[in-house]
Amino acid sequence: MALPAPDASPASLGELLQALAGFSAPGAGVTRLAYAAHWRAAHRWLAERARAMGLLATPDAAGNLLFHPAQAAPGRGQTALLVGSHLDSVKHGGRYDGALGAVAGLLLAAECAGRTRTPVVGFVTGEEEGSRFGGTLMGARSLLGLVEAAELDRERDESGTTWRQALEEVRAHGGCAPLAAGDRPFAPLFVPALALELHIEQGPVLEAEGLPLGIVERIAGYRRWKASVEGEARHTGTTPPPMKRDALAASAEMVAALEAVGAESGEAARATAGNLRLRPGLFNVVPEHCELWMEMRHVDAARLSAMAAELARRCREIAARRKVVVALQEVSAEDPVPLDPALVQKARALAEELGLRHRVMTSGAAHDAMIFARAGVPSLMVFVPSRRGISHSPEEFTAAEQLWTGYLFMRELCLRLAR
Ligand code: HGY
Ligand code: MN
Repeated sequence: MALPAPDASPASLGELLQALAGFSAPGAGVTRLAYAAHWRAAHRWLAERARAMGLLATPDAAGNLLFHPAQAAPGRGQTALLVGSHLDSVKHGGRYDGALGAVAGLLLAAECAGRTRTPVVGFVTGEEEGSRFGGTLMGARSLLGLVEAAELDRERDESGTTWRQALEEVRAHGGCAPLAAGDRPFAPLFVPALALELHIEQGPVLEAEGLPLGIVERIAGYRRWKASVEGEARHTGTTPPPMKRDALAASAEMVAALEAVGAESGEAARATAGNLRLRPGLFNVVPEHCELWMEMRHVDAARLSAMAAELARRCREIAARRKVVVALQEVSAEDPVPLDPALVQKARALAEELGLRHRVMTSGAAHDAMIFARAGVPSLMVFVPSRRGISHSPEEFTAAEQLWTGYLFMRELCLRLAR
């Protein structure tokens, strides 16, 4: 029984994105941290929209949301074509990052219902950005049943709330199913035959080349550390320079070393220090402690490992010379991963057939699709352009017709792959 396809249109896509962007903490841009109040409100709203389109909206035990026709029953080993993206955002991020793919997953599940042999199931992962807990891609990893129970108590946010506690609050509002017993608390609701993700590029390539579509063949890996640097509090006025053990000055050299290793590692290398906290933070006290957040990325696993080793070596050298103690704690890491070559070819052929100019490219940003790919699910990402290549900022923007072109392409791709 084919459901009445919703009037998916540039307007309805735009309206859904506009409404979803409204579920945010105050301040510039979109702030929708995993499982927090605005995330829960968005989660409820998406489920309501799905039901209004004739779909069922089933949350799994991690709060990931699956949009499916009634015929595709969850939790029964049903194979499905999964298409979607993440619901959470960075702090003061944009309104398209994750949201475009999540809304596309909802609309595609509705438009494809009853029209394909393999059911098209929309997914919205609850956590991808790592902006609340240390871990990242927690949604895709839990959706696929890859998370161990120990991680539920290990992952904590800045206030000390654990992943388990955050989920208890979501469950109290009906937003997630009970945890499974044993050491795998999340059981997959569907068996993914394929995984597709529509996402903004978040970089400058498509716009620079005037292309409406990017077909992603590889996703860069990353390493993220919190470096703790221990110096010694002393009076800034009375301490002769050679006696200073200055945690902030040492950290500043480490940031410069991070950038230098990035610059020496080829044009695909990325290296950024994103946060620094220090004690005590006064004019007249030599900083005794710093916590420095650093990340490195590369599309090649060996290069990424070499960059990480070189950074550690240089941090140790700086610490020894400045008589401070440094400890690098890795908080999250993913290796680079190729997406499915056969799907890349199929997408390229479809773009040619539809007369859509496009290019095959890598993604410097991490995405849910990398978890599906690493789990052996044939996966593909499709990008639409980002204005001035900006993302993770309130300035993030993609024009309505560009969003719609990406959606139409994904719809045709889904219909063909799921038939
Ligand atoms: O950080 C990333 O690469 C992604 O945007 N979460
Ligand atoms: Mn994203």
